[in-house]
Amino acid sequence: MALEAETLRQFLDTIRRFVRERLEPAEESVAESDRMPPELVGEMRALGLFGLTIPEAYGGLGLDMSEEVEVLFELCRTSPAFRSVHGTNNGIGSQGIVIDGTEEQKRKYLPRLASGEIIASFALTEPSAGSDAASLRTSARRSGNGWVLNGTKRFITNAPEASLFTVMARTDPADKSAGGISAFLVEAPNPGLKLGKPDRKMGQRGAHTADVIFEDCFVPADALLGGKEGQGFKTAMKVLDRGRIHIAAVAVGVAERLIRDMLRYAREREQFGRPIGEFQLVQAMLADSRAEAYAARAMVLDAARRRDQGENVSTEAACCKYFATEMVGRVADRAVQVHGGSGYIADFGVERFYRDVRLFRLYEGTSQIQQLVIARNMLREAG
Ligand code: COS
Repeated sequence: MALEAETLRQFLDTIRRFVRERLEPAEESVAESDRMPPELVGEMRALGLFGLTIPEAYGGLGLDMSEEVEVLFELCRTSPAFRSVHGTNNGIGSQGIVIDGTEEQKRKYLPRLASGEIIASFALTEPSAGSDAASLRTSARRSGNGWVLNGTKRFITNAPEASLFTVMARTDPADKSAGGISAFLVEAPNPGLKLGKPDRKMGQRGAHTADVIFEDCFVPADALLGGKEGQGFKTAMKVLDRGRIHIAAVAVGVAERLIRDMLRYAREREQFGRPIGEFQLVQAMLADSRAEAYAARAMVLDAARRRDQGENVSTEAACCKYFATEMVGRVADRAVQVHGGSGYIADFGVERFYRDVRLFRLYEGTSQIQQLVIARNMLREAG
């Protein structure tokens, strides 16, 4: 463990209080306004939430994966939009640099990401390259003492807020495979980088995504991540392996919150002269939710521990992401069901979570991509 057990316990208590006292009361207004209050973002900075996973040597808290998921279980007992504010700085936006960046790149960016001074995004997906990430078309060609990028990236989380993008682009036009892809650290503003309008999404209002358009976007030679060509796809896959455990932990946190709300309602709401929680059909929904959330929590903790021990957790990460995100979908559905008509009405917030959690089964690899990764790894290991 990177932290003393007592320090971690105190940190988790602080986060629990922050979620209960500051984030929960703001859930509805953030969703209504689609805007994150700057004072809450400031409080997240002060708590160190932007640098949870960034090594201490670069100004972060340096949590290992086991500690990170414990933090996420607590932090995500609220609208997932709050996690998104610092989610890319801890996850896909910074981890390419942490895992494969040069020492100079680490020193240049990680301290500012850890403090929350700048926001980072991860730009892999394109209009015609989603699940088949290796088919991406964004190009980077050498020009003078740097590179010129052209192409469009789609659904980029935190793009409207970001001033640093990890961009996967094809540096070898002759190589249409993953080997022709390199990763670049592109700073914004840049005259060659434009943003589309923020996307109008089904849920997670307050968290923003947009297209990022590169038009003859010049970046200096040292923007090449790790200083190596042809490594960008592998970097992206390594980042996503980690990201998938992270998202699974987020799903567990949200599920546990929904179970709390479901239980509360089942104890308070009376029908046929008694609380609905006394009816076995309602109890079944509570019990199934609890059992599944517990299974997902145990999977996430196991995968995180294995990763911390240096194991290759590509399969386990995909298993966690697949199971936990499908699980929270079922839990959110049951939460609506237990709440009955009130579950469908905005005032109770349950329908908002139902929409919010739908994204978990899509981003950082759809459920079908997780299945594909799991089965492919199984066949490879067997063969
Ligand atoms: N870690 C390290 N390297 C990896 C890796 C991993 N988890 N997965 C694959 N690689 C390497 C492979 O070893 C291979 O390298 P070599 O050519 O040296 O052998 C290279 O990357 C290409 O791998 P592969 O042939 O498996 O690539 P595919 O095009 O078949 O893609 C999937 C595989 C489908 C798994 C990949 O495209 C994917 O994850 N897609 C989903 C993308 C996604 O999650 N998008 C969400 C948006 S980002 S928020």
